[in-house]
Amino acid sequence: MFTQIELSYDFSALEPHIDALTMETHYTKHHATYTKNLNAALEKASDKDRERGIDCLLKHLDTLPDEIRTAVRNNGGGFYNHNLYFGTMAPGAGGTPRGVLASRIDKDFGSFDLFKEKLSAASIGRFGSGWGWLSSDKEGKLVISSTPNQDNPLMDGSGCPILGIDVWEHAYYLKYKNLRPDYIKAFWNVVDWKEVGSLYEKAVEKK
Ligand code: MN3
Repeated sequence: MFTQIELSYDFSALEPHIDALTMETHYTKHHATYTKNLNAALEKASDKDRERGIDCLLKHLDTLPDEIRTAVRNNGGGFYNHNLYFGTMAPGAGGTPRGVLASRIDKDFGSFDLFKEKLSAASIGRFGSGWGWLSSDKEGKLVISSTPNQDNPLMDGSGCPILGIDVWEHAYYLKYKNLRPDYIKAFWNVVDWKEVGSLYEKAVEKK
């Protein structure tokens, strides 16, 4: 049984950047539904598949039976992506990363500002619903990408995600309406760089 990450902050804690109603709806409806549907799909899976961690399921979707593969892709992706999203935001956060992640951003993108521009552009440019990603590849190199729907970089083996920007309209429409770039600009104020840095260090250790 997969369960949603517990939030360490209130739904209203990310105001004014992300409004309380969006946070509550996103977490208690959207994320809860992906989680419920993932667990329901896995009821039809073998005991062996049910025991696999979410990373392993998403990295090896091709090994799942046809009848549950799409459900695990969409809902397992939704479960994983939102755990990452909610787990890397915090009140009074934002600013810039430090330590190993900060040096690697400078190395791979030239500067933090250039990195921000590039990830913002990838997220704004995603047509329709999807995500913008910062991931670590197998060599620890940082990679920016975007995916449609609830896909993520684990699924094509391009990297281990350490930060994801949800650009589905449900993530911003109540406050920002059609203005996705304004939401992304605000998102930078709630990124918990300490957590993202720790995810990067774990991803590098695992390689
Ligand atoms: Mn979402």
